[in-house]
Amino acid sequence: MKSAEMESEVKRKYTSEIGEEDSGKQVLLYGWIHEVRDLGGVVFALLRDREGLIQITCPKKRSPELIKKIRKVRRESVVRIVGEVKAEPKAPGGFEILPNEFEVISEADAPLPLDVAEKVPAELDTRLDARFLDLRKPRVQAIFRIRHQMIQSVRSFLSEEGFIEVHTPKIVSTATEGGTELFPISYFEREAFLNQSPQLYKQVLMATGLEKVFEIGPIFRAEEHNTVRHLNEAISIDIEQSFTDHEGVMRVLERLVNRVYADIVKNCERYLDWIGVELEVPKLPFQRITYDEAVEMVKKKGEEITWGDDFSTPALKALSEEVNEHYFIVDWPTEIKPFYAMPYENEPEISKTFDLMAGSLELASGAQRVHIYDLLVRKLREKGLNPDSFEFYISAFRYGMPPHAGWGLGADRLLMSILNLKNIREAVIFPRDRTRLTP
Ligand code: AMO
Repeated sequence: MKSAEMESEVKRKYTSEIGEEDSGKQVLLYGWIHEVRDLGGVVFALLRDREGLIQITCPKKRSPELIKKIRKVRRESVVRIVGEVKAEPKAPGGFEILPNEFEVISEADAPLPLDVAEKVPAELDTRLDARFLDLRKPRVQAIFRIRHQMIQSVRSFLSEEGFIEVHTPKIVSTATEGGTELFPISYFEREAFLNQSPQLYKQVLMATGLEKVFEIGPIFRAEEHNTVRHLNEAISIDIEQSFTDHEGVMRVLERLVNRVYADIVKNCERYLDWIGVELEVPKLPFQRITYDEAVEMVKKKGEEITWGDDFSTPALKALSEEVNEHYFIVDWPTEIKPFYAMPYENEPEISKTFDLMAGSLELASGAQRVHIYDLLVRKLREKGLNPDSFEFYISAFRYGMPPHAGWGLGADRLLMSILNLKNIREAVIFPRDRTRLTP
């Protein structure tokens, strides 16, 4: 590689930064060789960096030495180019580079395990196996540029709303969510587990007076089934808020989703273009339908469901045809929600709970929580759980626990639904599922 002094003489630019003002000037570019086309008297190469592509044009008469180098460079090699910018309407982006220096910094092997130029389509599994190459595709990289914006919006929005970011342990001693299995790990001479949710910790934090907390972190679910919307390690955006109820935190949630969309529309136009997605910011407020209403709607559509059942995939498909894109299903039967969900005082078989849906995909679930010690112990027992195993949690309810509510929003699912991805694995750089433990 050339020295730093050399670099300072010529300005380094990303492909997207090349414009009219560079015409006739020298620029320095780093990137990967996307494609080489040899027409004999002239060689065209496409250089790709994280911001896009630019054409390198090398006529024989420019330099026989350079043309020889460019002609034989292998696709996906890392190169350094210094050259002159020239407007060229036929080139992608409207400019080409006439090279003066061409250096292969790191040569790629051949054949490639995956075609980055996507002339040969690949199955998702093959793509995930060679994920570092898959991520070189602008379309794939765009997904993660948008994911970055999504997480940044979440963090900004919640911080502006007065939520304090926390990190809770991922190595734990008990389960939090019924329904899915835990991953056991060996923890010195004891058994421990990977946490399914920050649920218990975020509730305990309500007893500290912090009042509003959020966490963006991994959750681990030992789900055995293999579906397009389940992972064994997912990223969850969790909040917990004191002195409010389920409706209070639903309002935070819908405004958050609205903000994420608005920020992506505002800041990620280029990446949406790369993926070919047009976004509409969802209107507020989101529709709220009760569990009872949802059951009736599903029945009317001819799907089978009995009161007290969770909604099956076909039931949710049927439901999504009857409602707006984003909607809440509220007031679920207490029986099918976790022990920490608060029942209505006058109708304890119904709970102050909700799910946020995008079409037929569940994005989030939440509730007002049980903050009354005796009720919490009773509810743990009713679910067949031993309160002694939850000592660290329930003791926080004995010394001044305010009423509180919260939710957990699946980050991977949110991105999946924003970008209309068919498989949640597309929304995760290195997904973990039943069969995938590498890369
Ligand atoms: P729940 O179990 O519904 O609720 O999880 C909350 C949200 O996390 C996402 N999610 C998943 N995403 C991908 N793969 C999975 N296996 C997976 N499991 C969950 C979903 C889901 O809606 N403690 C409660 C939240 C709360 O009440 O605050 C909880 O964890 O998008």
